[in-house]
Amino acid sequence: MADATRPQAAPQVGIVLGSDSDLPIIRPAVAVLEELGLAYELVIASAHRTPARVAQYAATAEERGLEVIIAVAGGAAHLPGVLAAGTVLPVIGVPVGGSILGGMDALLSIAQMPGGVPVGCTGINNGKNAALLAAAILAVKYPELREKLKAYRQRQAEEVDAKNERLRQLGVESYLEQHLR
Ligand code: RP5
Repeated sequence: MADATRPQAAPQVGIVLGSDSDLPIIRPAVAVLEELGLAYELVIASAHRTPARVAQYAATAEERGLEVIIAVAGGAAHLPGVLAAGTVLPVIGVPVGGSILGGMDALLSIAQMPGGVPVGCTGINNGKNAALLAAAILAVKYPELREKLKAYRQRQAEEVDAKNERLRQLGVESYLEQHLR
């Protein structure tokens, strides 16, 4: 049985940030990967400021043992597409919302990849879903990870149920008092 838990020296998930200003977006992703016990690496490499290094990263990703790449970029966000052009590993793009267009530019840049080189695309700033989607891709290969993902969903559902139960017990007015004011 394949084992999803590998030494940190051999990361399965590569996270590439177009800039250090994208760091806050990836914090929830890193939390998810750590919770699921997935080995990852984090690098800053820009498709327009350091194009050679991005090309090198994509070209060597597979031989270094990476299995999925998360690429975070804002503005004219070509980083995920450029990475995807250099590898057949799955690439998940996360559009960053900090631009004057609020991230719609990055969203469309990533989602509208022309046919032939696919890039997955999360919602704007949704690093958390990028990590969960990366885990779901890896879970096809690692049964143990699939079970962890099911447990994650179960915990999430229980948290919603607990909140609903608290709302029911307190009544709308008290609940709003505690949570909104
Ligand atoms: C993109 O440009 C980065 O991904 C970032 O979201 C955006 C702005 O970068 P900085 O000017 O903050 O470095 O390449």
